[in-house]
Amino acid sequence: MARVFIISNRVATPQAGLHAGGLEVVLKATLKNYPCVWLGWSGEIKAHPKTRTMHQKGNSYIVSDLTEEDFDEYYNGFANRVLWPILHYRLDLAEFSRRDLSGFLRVNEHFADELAKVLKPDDVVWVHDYHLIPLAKALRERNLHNRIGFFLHIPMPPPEIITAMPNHEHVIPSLCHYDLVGFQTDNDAANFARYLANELGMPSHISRRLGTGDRVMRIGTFPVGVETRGFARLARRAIKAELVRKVMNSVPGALMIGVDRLDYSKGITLRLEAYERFLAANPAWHGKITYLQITPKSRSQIKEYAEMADTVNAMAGRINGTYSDASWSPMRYVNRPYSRTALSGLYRGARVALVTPLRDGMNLVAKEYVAAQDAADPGVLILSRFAGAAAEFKEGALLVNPYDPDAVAAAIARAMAMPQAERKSRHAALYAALLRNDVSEWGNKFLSALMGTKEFHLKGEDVASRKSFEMTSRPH
Ligand code: ADQ
Repeated sequence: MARVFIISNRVATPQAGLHAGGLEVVLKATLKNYPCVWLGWSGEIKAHPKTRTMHQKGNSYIVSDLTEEDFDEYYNGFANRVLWPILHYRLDLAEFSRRDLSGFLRVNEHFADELAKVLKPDDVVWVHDYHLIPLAKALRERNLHNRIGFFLHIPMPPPEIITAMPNHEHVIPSLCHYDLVGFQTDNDAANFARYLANELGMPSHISRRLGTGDRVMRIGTFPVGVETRGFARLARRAIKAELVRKVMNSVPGALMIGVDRLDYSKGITLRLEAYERFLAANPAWHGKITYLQITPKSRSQIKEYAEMADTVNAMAGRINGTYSDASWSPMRYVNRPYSRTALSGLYRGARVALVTPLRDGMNLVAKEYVAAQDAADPGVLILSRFAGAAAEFKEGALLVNPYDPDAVAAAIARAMAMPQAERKSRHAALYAALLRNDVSEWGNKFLSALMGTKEFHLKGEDVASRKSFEMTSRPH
């Protein structure tokens, strides 16, 4: 059986028990079904970086330290100050520097060197996310002709936005060195196809010889999901857990929940503004709703993130200062992470979830909330139309424009007053959508497509009005 190499910025090593974001959860089935080697950054910064290998349950983990310079340029610099904002449509927040770009390419070269030491010809390589876009190119330059796939967890904006990134031509076209490039939604896939057509004049249906043979790059849509039934089971048990019971008992009336990393893409400040407008317009709900916003800090070294933490704190204080009385506060703002079990129970106890990112590749919180509900008396999902999840949740969620606080405030009022029959029928539609894209099949779908063992559907065909998304690789 071919080994699957998973490459991502962070690695959930067994020793560290680290949660590499949601990646560990979405890759669980892959790690169980295939002999895997997971390679990436150790999370440590060292003057003399080392690479270590660990083994557990038939899988191996290879992690490399970074130097201070690598961390500044590759991670904090190009990945988080350029690619993250631009791929989230925030040109205004991007801070480009050529030094960061060269650090970004250097660290990708380093991972390629580490991979080249251990890769065998029939190993399959699956690269995750924006930090590692140029990795396939670096591997091809080392004469490695393995099957290499890439999945972008975050959005791919239209070419009009990507082309505003200085030196985009040294970064984005390197995706053409992969055999398969996967996106969360058809819209992302179509945006990428349009970039290739506009910038590289890449036609479909033309085969060009490349190096040792023909290689055709394919684009596919593979929406990430959650472990629907497992998460539902967890929530059923967790609602009885002490922490969840304490929270539920301390809330007068209904609970509304928001769970996000502290990131500008999540739209938290506009969301608080919407809640403020809801409170102003709906005095009848005072004392009967509590909004719990759970927001662990992230990337605090970056200026925008630190500023946003202050703004959100001040807004939460203002809302409570304006509307609280001795027996009720309209909101609780919590800055720490919770276990999956606790989160699942809180989702189940919440009458409303407010998930209003300004842009999001998918948004797993929306999916976890739906999975956690009691089908007999479910809560209501208010979801941004700009989250990838909106493509699957058109039927069932209250879709909102997160830039319009009045519309979000109206959606909160509608959700709070929604009769049970409507909540049940909306939830049934959402749950059915979840089951169609359960994460236990996600890795299999991607890898089957990459290995070419199964027919797979190139969904983007009509969105970009092309005959096919099969494209010829063209090295850059
Ligand atoms: P993220 O931007 O991290 O992921 P998201 O999809 O919402 O965003 O996943 C966050 C995960 O972290 C969820 O599983 C959530 O439960 C967990 N989490 C959030 N707050 C937490 C807290 N306070 N305590 C504990 N856990 C918490 C990126 C992309 C997304 C895409 C995913 C997966 O930005 O768009 O959906 O990858 O592809």
